[in-house]
Amino acid sequence: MKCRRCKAPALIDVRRHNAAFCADCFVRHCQEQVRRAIDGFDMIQPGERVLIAVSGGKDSLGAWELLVDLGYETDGLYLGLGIGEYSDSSGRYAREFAAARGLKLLEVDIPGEYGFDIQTAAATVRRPPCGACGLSKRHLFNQAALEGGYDVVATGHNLDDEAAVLFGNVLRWDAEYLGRQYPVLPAAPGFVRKVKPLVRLSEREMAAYCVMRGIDYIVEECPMAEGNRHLAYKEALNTLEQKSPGAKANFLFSFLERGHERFVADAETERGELTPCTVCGSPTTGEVCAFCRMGERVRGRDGA
Ligand code: Q46
Ligand code: ZN
Repeated sequence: MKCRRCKAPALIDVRRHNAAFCADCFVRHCQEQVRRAIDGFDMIQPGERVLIAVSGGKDSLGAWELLVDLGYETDGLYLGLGIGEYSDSSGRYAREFAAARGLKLLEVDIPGEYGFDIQTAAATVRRPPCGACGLSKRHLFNQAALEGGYDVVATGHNLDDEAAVLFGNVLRWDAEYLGRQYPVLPAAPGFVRKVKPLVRLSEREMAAYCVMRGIDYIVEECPMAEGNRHLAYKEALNTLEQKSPGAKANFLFSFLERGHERFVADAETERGELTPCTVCGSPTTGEVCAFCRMGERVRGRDGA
């Protein structure tokens, strides 16, 4: 197996591109895929300040490295979720990555600053942990970006993640979510733009990129992820991909090119009128935003 570009012995093959690469050319391939995603979807303009959400895993640390490689001014934000040993060690990976490269890492510790952890919050509001976690992440990343004057929040969602989310949305024909599923969510009053620069790279490519760039990342998955539907969707798509390389990318990108637009109106009609949350000022459809309501209920439950 030879590298497609330089004909040196190849280290990795990427079946959906029908190509193999040596280490250097593979790193360049990853950079090109991110460049294509950023330019193709108008994710980031030159000179904009980017805040990347980092979890200590391969995708977010790899995405940070790729954005810096491509010349974007990018700081990281790590959220402490209070998920026991997993949170302790993921935080260490994020800090070590930033320190070794002289990059700026902001941190928000949810238990320390808001008085609850994700599991307790989820149990109190009777939501799955990932629901309470996703709500907290969306809220706190946006808030940190607004406070820090960042133009855009980037996340490490890769091709596999996006295809799995699409699969779930299609299984339910959830028109509102399908209308919002796009690698760029534009800015709106009180919301910064959100982008997914890894949308053209698979999970396997990100793991290989990290190995080739010597990025040390937390390999264990969050313990809360176990058994969730998202993983089952990924497995189903992997089975298809195995039989038909490129199926996953085709599923996602055909939707983005030809299907997404048909659902945009459904996403807009669901939105409703937004006013500032009376506690934190974030735009919300109610009086108090969902994040603040969740915090109040958890602290109330503890008798605080
Ligand atoms: S961190 Fe949070 Fe994930 Fe853990 S609780 Fe679920 S959403 S699985 S990316
Ligand atoms: Zn609020």
